[in-house]
Amino acid sequence: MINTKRLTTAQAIIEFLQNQFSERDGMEQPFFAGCFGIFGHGNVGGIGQALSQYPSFRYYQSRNEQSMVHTAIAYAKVKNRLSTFACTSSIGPGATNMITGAAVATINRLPVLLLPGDIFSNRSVDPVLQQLENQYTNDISVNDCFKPVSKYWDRINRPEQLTAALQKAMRILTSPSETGAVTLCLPQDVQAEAYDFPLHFFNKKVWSVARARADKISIEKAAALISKSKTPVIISGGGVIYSEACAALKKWVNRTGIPTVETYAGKGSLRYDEPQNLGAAGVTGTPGAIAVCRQADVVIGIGTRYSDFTSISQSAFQNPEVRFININVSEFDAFKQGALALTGDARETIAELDKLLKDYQVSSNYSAEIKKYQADWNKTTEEIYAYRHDRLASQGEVIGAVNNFSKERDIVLCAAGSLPGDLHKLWRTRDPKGFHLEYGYSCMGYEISGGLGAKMADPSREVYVMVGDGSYLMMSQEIITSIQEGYKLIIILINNNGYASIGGLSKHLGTEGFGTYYKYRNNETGHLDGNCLPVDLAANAESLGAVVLRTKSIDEFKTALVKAKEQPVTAVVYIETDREYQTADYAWWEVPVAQVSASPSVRESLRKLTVNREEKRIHI
Ligand SMILES: Cc1ncc(C[n+]2csc(CCOP(=O)(O)OP(=O)(O)O)c2C)c(N)n1
Ligand SMILES: [Mg+2]
Repeated sequence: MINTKRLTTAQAIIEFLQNQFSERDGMEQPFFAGCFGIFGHGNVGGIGQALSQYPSFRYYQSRNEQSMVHTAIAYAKVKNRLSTFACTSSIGPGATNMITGAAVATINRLPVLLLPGDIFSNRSVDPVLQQLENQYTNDISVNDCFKPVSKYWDRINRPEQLTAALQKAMRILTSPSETGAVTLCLPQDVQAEAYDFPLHFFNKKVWSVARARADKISIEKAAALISKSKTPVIISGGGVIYSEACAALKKWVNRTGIPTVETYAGKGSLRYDEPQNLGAAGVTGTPGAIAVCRQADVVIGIGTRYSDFTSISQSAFQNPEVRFININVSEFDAFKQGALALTGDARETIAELDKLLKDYQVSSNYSAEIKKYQADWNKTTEEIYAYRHDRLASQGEVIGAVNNFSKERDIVLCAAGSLPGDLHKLWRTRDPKGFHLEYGYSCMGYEISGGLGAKMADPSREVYVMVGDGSYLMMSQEIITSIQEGYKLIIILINNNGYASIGGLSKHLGTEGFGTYYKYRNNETGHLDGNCLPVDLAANAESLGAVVLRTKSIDEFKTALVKAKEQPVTAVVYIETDREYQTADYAWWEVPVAQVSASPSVRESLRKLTVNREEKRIHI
């Protein structure tokens, strides 16, 4: 007979979660830092009751279910995916609000446990408030919408299903190759139902995060390929940082001279001034990074999933002889681009390649070329940082001011708009955790809620959240949570009167920024091109409890940064910038253009697109 403990399903979940730990390289930590949640009839008597009964598993309040998922995954990102939060919601809208967050998690390969409430399992009260009814089945609810954005999805219709479901959930959450959003739907009656759970279900369990080794023969093949390479390049992705492979990468490239370019998730894997670091790769890349990828004969992708921003819509690699070697813990990514796949941990695989290639170095000509590209980009960055725009400030000078003011270990955090591209190119990253971009889903609204998660993960670092007016309007309410919990953020709120990035793209495509300004309706044109709207975002931030510093020039902005740092609570530094003045891009990006239009500018854009498409390659 096995010993049991009588608990509700919800109580059993909380007691189980607080006994789960992760471990890598001998370092152990609780896998869950607590639970974010908003209560409604779908979870208040279940998970809500359980959380109140287990204060050791801390409950955090949020203002929006989507944003609490952002907070959880930003936390996980800073923790190299070794720790995260659970998120509880009610049924219906509370649950579906988390779907976007789930997509952000899964696309960025970040762990989070979602516990949406669900409709009654016993169906005796159907349709309960907020239930979606279907004529053809009673076996689905709105929570089925989580399926495509979850790495594991389950519905706990009986308490005894919990033991197996939670083991599966934990395996996925702690797996570097499979992690993402895990969704366990919890019917509201089942949450409160009692059951005799096996006692050993609640024992402490440590999930070892292994460093999988790539196949030995494949590593030898890769070394042979690299040893013959004249123009190799490394694309460093997020996996390098998550695997804590930065020191191994630095050692390898310092010795061999192989140039390295960085994706959004990989930026910071080398310090910006490391001699082999050519900085941002791809669509928002530096000229040197773009040029080196273009001619590379061997591309070594480490921990990258080759998004179109990295592959320049598959036109980045133009050498007809180019070969790919991918080091990736996920086989799915390792095989991309027709690569020789080294399916394994980045740190271990780099070290093994380094050993096999101990006599390899790139030519002095290639090194000189890299040095020149790096020096040129340094100069351009200095110019952009120092440029004084005559009207409103430019975004480049704002980035320069924040970068110069911030300390080496501080974090800059961003997600959508024109800031990500500018930061990718211009931010001088000095620490592997210093550059936090959510650019897998590029989800407007991640910024402030994500900033909170980053700060919770490492309060010893200042977190500079850089957010545009559009993203701010979409989701800024977690300022309140940052104040409630005493996690101070410095939020740089850049107002450029609307969606400058998409406006720029729209102009580029020949549609003149249609629908991207915050303006009144103009009765003459019928469009939204009247006067500017009288919105005061700084006052809005003040009303949420932040200290707000309004600035009108770059000098005022710099003084305000000093004041913001002195504040004990979340501070917002507000500045207006010139949306028409944008940092240059050095590559194209495939976005469709209307194939039929009376507008000459649309037709011209289509012509350019056709020319650019000629450069697309199929790597198999
Ligand atoms: C949730 C969401 N909706 C829409 C988009 C498409 N989008 C990308 S950037 C952008 C505008 C962002 O505006 P703002 O934050 O003011 O930054 P700016 O472009 O002005 O730099 C939009 C609408 C998105 N990325 N995320
Ligand atoms: Mg804007």
